[in-house]
Amino acid sequence: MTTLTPVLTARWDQSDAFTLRNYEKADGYKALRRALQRTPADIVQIVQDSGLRGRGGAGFPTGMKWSFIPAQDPASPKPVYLVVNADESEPGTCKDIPLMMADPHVLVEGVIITAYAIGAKHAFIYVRGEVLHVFRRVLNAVAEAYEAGYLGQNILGSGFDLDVVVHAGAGAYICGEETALLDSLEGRRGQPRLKPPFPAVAGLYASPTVINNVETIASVPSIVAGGAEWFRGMGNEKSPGYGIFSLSGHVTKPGQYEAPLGITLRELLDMAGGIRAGHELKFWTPGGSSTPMLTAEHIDVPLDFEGMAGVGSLLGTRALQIFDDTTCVVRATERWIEFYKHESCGKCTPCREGFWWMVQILERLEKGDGTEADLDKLLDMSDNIAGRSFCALADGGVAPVVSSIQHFRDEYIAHFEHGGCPFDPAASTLFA
Ligand code: L3W
Repeated sequence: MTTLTPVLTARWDQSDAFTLRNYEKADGYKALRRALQRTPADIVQIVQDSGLRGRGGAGFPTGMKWSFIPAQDPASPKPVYLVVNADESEPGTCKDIPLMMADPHVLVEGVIITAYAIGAKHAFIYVRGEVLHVFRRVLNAVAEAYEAGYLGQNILGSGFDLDVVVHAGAGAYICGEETALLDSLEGRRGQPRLKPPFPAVAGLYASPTVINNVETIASVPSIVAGGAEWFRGMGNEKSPGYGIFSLSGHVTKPGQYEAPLGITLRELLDMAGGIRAGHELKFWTPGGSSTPMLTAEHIDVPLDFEGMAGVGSLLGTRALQIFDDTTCVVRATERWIEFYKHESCGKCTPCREGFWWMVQILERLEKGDGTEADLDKLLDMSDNIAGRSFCALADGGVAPVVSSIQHFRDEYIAHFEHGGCPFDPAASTLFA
């Protein structure tokens, strides 16, 4: 039985954990002191040895990403930037916002250590625009860190200088895509750039840039303090460490459960009081709506990068959205595709036009006016959207369509055989 491993969430139930005074009382900024006594290359090595993989969805090895920053010509060095992707907006994803509210200094400490490791003198925290309270909380933590000498010139007498800018987005999902985020940060309309070049080579203002998710950066102080072996002692060889699993939907005790990667949904549901009383698990997303949905059959598959890939899904952001037997999967899929249609930035035709058309088809299927040919059309459209756009929004957006037809084709058919939705929307309480 896997148990919880509260590291990032350890102080979330303390009402004033967010203040610098309380963070320092809990050994906050000790990892920074330790890091500043090592060389930047040592810190990159520790993170590489830990096996930490990006917590924003894709799981790219963090230390490897940092090591891609090209060595600078001392005669004409380019600035190196660190950008934190705090634009959390994937449907179901709700871990970075509580982390920044409860314990913003662990993020700030992670930013300083990371900037030191990669040689950045400027870092940016790009916060989702709608969450003004989070923006204020992080701004306040940065101001406290400046006042205490953790930011600014000659940090703790080390000779290392760092300035941090906290920037609020304007409420576009696409700005969570790393290159659209960079465009937005530069003051332009946020739209994805073609990769390569990757940001590590040409990112913010065409300079080498590391972009990492909030949870990734917030994990760095504990790795520096605890060591790579400690981190590797959790999870498994290819997916080491712990992560925040966010359970929402038809679950008795929704919330954040921090646990080693590789825990299963069954174990998480045991801790969360199970599916709401009187009902059964029908379908779930492992990491937000962009990750192919799974069913009760997958309840014992390890929630790690390999386990999820093995069943045709993705670990994503560990946003476990749980749906019981009262939920219409066609309605849920339609709602998700409406989201992708609305949030498509419009740059790539397959994504801009494709999701619009998909909503039309899903609406008629849900009303019971569709035909079996519509299902094949949706699959054909998915084939022509995924992999044919600049960014992962398109690939993620087709995930609910393809996976719902794969697992619940009969339910789609029941809609047009029944001449309407066979579910009572009020019974589900979700997607009503
Ligand atoms: C240098 C190379 N860097 C890859 C870097 C790349 C990026 C990272 C991962 O999408 C996924 C997406 C969502 N040299 C490199 C390299 N990199 N090769 O590694 O890159 P990539 O392209 O695999 O993923 P991505 O475009 O960053 C992220 C999925 O996560 N997702 C999460 C959504 C989360 C939110 C949120 O609210 N936080 O939106 C859920 O599934 O769909 O597949 O840094 O530069 N050769």
